[in-house]
Amino acid sequence: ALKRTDNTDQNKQTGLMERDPRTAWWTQGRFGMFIHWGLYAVPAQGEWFMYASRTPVREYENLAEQFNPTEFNAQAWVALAKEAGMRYIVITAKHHDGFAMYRSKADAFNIADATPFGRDPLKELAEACEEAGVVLCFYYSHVIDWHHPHALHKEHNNTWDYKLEEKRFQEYWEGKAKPQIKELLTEYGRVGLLWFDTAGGLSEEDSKDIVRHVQSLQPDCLINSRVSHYMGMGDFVSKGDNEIGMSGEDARPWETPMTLNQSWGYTTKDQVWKTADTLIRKLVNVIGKGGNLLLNVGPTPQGTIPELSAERLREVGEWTRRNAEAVYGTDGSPFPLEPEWGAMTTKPGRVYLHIHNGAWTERSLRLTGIRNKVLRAYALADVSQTNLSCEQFYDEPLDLHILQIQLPSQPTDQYVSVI
Ligand code: JFZ
Repeated sequence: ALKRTDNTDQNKQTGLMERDPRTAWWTQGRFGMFIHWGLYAVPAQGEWFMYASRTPVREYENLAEQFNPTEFNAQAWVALAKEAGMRYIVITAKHHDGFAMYRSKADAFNIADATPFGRDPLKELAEACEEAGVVLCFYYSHVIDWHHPHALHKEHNNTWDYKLEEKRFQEYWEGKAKPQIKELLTEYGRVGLLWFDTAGGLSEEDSKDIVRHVQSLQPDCLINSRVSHYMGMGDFVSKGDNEIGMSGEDARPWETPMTLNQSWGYTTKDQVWKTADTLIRKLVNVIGKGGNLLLNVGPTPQGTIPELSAERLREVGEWTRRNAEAVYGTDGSPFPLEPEWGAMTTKPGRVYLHIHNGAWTERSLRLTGIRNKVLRAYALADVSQTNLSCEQFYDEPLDLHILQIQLPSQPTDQYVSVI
């Protein structure tokens, strides 16, 4: 059993650390929608299409004439995010292809000025988010830009149109990146966070410059760790794609960016889709370690969220609605080790047990620090709302709240969350 050594150690192990109050809305929100939507939806081969195909800028620009997402409905997107239980939306304002998904005065290569669509979807999304109480956030590729002659990354550049030796990075930095970030932070209302991406080669000075730039415009706007490859920069850590972190490994809160299939941007290629059960287990695994899950959709060139994505999100929402108390505003498990039967989330004085239904066997009920007898008495029966005071984990008793257990007679692979 875990014995409290001293407050610091305990907090370190539980991830219950002193947090920057600016991140509270984000850590309490636990679950966000990632949206990869851009000109790359037209060829429908993912957001790296231009690089993978080495499409010349002039040819890539021609795609804009075909991009007319008339079925785009911001309210419908926000409603789906809410139905899934997502508390914030991070949408690509500009990905590596350099195409801005909003009306940008800094660069005419944008959806409002360069396509027959002629509208500003981020403006419409900002209004829909404001109305629905969902926090709007932007992804911005601040270093890679295959459209701009002077963007310079340590490895992923447009070398088929531009010569590396002729790069003047500050022309891109001062002429496009910083002005566009200013547009996003001054014309779309409150922005919860900026999700910078792939900072390879950005100097420490320029990394600090962009942080100062953001904070001068919206001091409460959070910044993710990918703003720089210098350790410790950013208000929260974005793990690698689909990578799940460990509680307490960094003083900052962290998130897992996750795809529903294998792609971020829309693709018509065959994909293996994660089931709703897998997604729920991933969500529980992440929040059980005190992390956030940023789950991605890749909208179509018509402006719709693919039906299979919407279906998965509605199924996940069914679970998050039923188990909201054990998801939102929680911290991770009080124990450093991940139980084999599932995960735990916590609130002051409470532990929520998320137990994979297949784990409901005598053997696997050995919970770190919680005696079998407590659970066995409840786990193998239908139990209505009840509060259990369990033995002392810490100096003060923790209530082990098992609010509801509905167990089929035989364990199945159907996920059951017990809160
Ligand atoms: C980047 C982008 O290149 C990609 O298109 C997508 O937007 C993704 C969310 O972010 O890809 C990365 C960047 C960094 C890591 C993994 C994928 N990483 O640090 O492991």
